[in-house]
Amino acid sequence: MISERVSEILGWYRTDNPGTLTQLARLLMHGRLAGTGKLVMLPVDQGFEHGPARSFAKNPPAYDPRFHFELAVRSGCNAYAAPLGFIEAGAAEFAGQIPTILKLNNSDSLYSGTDPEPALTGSVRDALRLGCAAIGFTIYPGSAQRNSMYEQIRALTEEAKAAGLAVVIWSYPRGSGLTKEGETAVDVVAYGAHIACQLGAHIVKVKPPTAAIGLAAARKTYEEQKIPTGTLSDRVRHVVQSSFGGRRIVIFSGGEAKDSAAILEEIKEIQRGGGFGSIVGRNSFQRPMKEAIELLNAVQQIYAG
Ligand code: FBP
Repeated sequence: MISERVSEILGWYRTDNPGTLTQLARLLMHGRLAGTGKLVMLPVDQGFEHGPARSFAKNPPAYDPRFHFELAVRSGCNAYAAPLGFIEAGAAEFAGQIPTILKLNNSDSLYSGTDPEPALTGSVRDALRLGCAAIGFTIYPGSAQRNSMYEQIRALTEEAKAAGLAVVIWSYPRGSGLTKEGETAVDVVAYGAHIACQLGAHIVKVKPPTAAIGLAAARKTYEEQKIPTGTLSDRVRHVVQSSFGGRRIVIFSGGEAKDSAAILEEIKEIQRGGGFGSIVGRNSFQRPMKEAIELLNAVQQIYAG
């Protein structure tokens, strides 16, 4: 049986077909946070995005794709997200043990232009073949190439929803339209989250926003309307509000490796601000299995309230 909270959340997506609603319920009803309406996911696309040594040398067992499936299962995550190769490497062995999200586009760090333009690296058919609950896709609002990403995800969303899958969008403002500081500015993160919702995402993933304002045109509104942005929880609240008044699931990423106390402090603020959860990549899989499980369990404990 699904919980009242999950039933309420599914009500926000009433236009979707029963297949997609079932996959959303599957994500929300799995793991230690099942039924709470909160999600903690393990994302492991850093090997592609940052390279294998930067991603896995700190904890060599993590070079093996099965490490990540096992970590997601044993820690009680809601889902595991990765590109095609990693999902293929464990989908059969771990079938039925953890909902998976197939990342359908990726960028690598071997080319370092200002305007990211990820390649399509998987398909909706792959996601269905591998038993995934959802497709995942990164958009870079602020990149000169953003429109082709928006058009790609528009087509993939149509296909995924018709096939009864859920859609998760990683919205990472970045590129020549923005300064470095602007990428995580509160107005820009809120705008990026809103764009992802407009593109049809069921679940949106953003970085925790800073108090900076990135767009000069937005500053006046933030000041005149006295939009609270002083604390991380204020800013998370604003990002959630910008995502259809809180009627879309918005989760926040972990970022570069830091100590457990700093991570948990940040998660408490996200929870206070009404965030729906976290995806914790490097901060979990760069630790030995036991420590990684302990950290993810501590994160889940905060969201469990
Ligand atoms: P950057 O592009 O900012 O380096 O971040 C990308 C990424 O590492 C993704 O690969 C990943 O899905 C997400 O951030 C969250 O992972 P992490 O918790 O390791 O930051």
